[in-house]
Amino acid sequence: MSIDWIPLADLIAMHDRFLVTTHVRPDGDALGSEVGMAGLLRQKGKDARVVNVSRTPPRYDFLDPSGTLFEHFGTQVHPAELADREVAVILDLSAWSQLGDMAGFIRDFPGPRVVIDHHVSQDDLGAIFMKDTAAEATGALVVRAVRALGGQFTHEVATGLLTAIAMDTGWFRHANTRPETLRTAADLIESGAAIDRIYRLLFERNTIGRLRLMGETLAGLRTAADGRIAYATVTRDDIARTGAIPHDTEDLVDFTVSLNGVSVGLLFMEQARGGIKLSLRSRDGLDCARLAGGFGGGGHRAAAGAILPEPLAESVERVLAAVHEALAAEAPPALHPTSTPHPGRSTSELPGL
Ligand SMILES: [Mn+2]
Repeated sequence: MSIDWIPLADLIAMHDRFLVTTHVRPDGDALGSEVGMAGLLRQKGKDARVVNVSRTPPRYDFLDPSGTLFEHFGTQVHPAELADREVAVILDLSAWSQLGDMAGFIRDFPGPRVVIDHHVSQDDLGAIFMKDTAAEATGALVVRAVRALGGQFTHEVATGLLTAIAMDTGWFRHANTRPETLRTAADLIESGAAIDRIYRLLFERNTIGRLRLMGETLAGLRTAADGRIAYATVTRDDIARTGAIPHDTEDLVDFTVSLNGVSVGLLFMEQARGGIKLSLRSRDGLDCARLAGGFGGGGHRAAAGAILPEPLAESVERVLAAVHEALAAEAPPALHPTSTPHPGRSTSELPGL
């Protein structure tokens, strides 16, 4: 799906002060895409501020080495301070719920809004959509924007965009990794992105708290539906007891579908604000976005999420019943399901959910 970048070029030509933002609980694609977009705008002589509804997880601090790029909405930046912003560029989301406490601000934003995204779920955000749901990452779309608008892949921009693409493709191992993905990555590495250093910063800075939480969560892994469902839970007490932080649950759900024979993996996480965050992953075609949609969430076919209002035990019961039903309704699985990955599969669940 090709995107017409002329509307973005026009907005850049006509305006000076840009706001760049992304979804709650930002991931590597969200933050790396912001680095790329802010870099492009600044190269064009624009005043770009990157203001997010969530704080930057410590894991991604290397994307903002000076600590001046990512600003936190609400604590560091009062909405009134953004009154001079002329254009809002919204990255890696297409649903109001993904803007969290910034949704009201964006709803009332008087200037043009641009959404650059690859998620299937879509609200009418009153925006110009620059969207390709076949894209492996929003970062890959920002790469196209930089090329289309004649920007430079500086060391900083290349680092952000390689991080974005690498994270949303599961480090180039999921089915959304295409030849073009690797060509783009090669270009970014040639531009100075140090793939080994990025990997080390992302994956080899675990805290003892996160590793203990992983251990406890996996020790509690359970299966259902003759081994086709694997699920685990993380309570607020688990996080406190192990010395982890809520963000340490990131990627834990991927272990559930790593169990041989599992079609659907589920992770239930008690939220500090109340409610349960559910992450879903599927490995042989069951539609996670549809399942999550039944709980008010959304995402991709192979990876999705939702927030459930009831306590943990009830959430588990309700979701397991729905997944059982979905498995019963589908055709029997292929004999070798792992050899037939679903096209367009991505591990980037509906971000923040
Ligand atoms: Mn993404």
